Amino acid sequence: MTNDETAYDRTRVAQWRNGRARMPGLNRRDLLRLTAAGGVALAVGTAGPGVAAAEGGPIVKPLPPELFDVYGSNAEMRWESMRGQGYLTPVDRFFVRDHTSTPVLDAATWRLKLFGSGLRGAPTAEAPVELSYRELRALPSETITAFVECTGNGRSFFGSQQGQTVSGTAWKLGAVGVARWRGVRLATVLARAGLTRDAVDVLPEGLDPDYVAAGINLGKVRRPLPVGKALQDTLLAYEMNGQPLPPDHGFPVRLVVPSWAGIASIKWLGRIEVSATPLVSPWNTQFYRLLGPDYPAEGTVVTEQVVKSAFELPWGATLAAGQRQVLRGRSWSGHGRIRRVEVSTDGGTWQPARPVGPALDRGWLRWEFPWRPRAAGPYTLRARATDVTGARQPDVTPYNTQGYLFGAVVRHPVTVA
Ligand SMILES: Nc1nc2c(c(=O)[nH]1)N[C@H]1C(S)=C(S)[C@@H](COP(=O)(O)O)O[C@H]1N2
Ligand SMILES: [Mo]
Repeated sequence: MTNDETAYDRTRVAQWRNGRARMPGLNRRDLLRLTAAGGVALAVGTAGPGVAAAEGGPIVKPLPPELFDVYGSNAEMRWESMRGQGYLTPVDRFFVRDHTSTPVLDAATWRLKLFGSGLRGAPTAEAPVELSYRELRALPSETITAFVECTGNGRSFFGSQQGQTVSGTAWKLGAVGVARWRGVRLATVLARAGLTRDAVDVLPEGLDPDYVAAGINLGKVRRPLPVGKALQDTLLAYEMNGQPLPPDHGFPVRLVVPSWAGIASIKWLGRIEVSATPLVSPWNTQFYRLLGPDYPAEGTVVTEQVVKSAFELPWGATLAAGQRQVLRGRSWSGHGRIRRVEVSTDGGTWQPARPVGPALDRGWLRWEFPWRPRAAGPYTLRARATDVTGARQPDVTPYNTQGYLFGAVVRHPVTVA
C-alpha cells in the first residue's frame, strides 16, 4: 500500500507540475503566490494556526490541565491520564487538532455533497449528489476500532533528543487516541453516488473556517485520498465510543482513515470531490510531506503512521525507591499490529514487556513492565516496539523540516526518590 501510494504520489506531483493535476479551492492569485513562495513542495509551512480565537477559545470541550496540554487550537492528551483506563481513549481526554477552530454544526441542515468527473454523469459542485444526516444514518453501518494520530505527534523530540529545529506544534506523545468509530463505509456512499472505474482521487473537505498560513488563504482543510484507500477501510463516522461525534471531533460526520496520517481523517465533512484526474491540495504538496536533505527534492508523501510507544506516566514522574511498581504503556503502528515491546530502565539492556489484552491492527497494544528501582536518582525509561511487518523503533528519526513521523525511541525522564 505504502509503496503503491508513494509511486502514485510521484505521478500525481509530476502531473501537478505539468499542469495536469488540479488544485481545487485556491483562487488563481493565491495559487501563484503559493507557487512563488517556494514551489510545489518546497515552501516550509509556518504551521501557525490562523486562529481568530472565538469566545471561550477555538476548542469546545473542557481542557482541564490534568488531562491536556494546550497549544492554541490544539490540545494533547497527558499520557498519565490513560493509566487505569481500558483499551479506548475516553472522549474527555482525546486530543484535538484544529487548524482554525471547532465549528458548531446542525445535523438537521447538514448535507454531504458529492461531485466530480469520477462519478456517473459528472455532477458539478453546483448540482451535486446530496446526502442528509438522516439518509446517512439509514445506510448499513460498520463499527471499527482505530487510532487517529497527528503526523506531528512526538515532534518536540526532534529538538530535545536530536538537537534539530523543525516547524509546527511541539507535541510530546499525546496527539494520538484510539476510539470505536461507527458510521458508513465511504465505499458504500461512493457506490451510491455513482462511482465510476475512472475515479482516481477523492478530495474530502471540512466545513471549518478557511486556513490562512503566512498570509495566504489556503481555503478549506482538505487532502486528496487515493481511491484505493477510500474503498479499502475508510469510514464516514458519526459515532465515537458509542456517542454522537462530539463537536471537536467532527460532528456531525467525519472521515476516519485508519492507520494513516491524522490529516486524512477530515472532520466536519461537507463536500467530497471524486475525480478521474489526479487532485492535489496544500495538505499533500506542502504539508504532511517529508522534506529535507534525506528526502527527494519533491519530498515524500505521508500515508501510514510509524511505530511508537508511550508510558502512562507524567513527564518527569517521581517513583518510590525500593518498591515494586508496574510501568504501563501502549504501542501502536500504522503498518499493522504490534508484535513485541521491550523496555529499558538503565539505558542499555532491553527486556520484554508483558502484553495486556489484544494487539489490534489499527489500534494499539497495552503492556506492562514490573520494576523495582533500587537506588534513588534520575532514570531514563525507554520503550521500543516492533510491529507485524518487522518495523522496530529506531534510536534516531531522519530529519524532516516540518518534524513529521517522529518514531525513534523516546527517552522518558523519571526521578526515583
Ligand atoms: N476539517 C478539518 N479536519 C481535520 C483537521 C482540521 O483542522 N479541519 N485537522 C486534522 C488533523 S491534522 C488531525 S491530526 C485530526 C485530529 O483529529 P481530532 O481533533 O479528532 O483528534 O483531524 C484532522 N481533520
Ligand atoms: Mo495532524
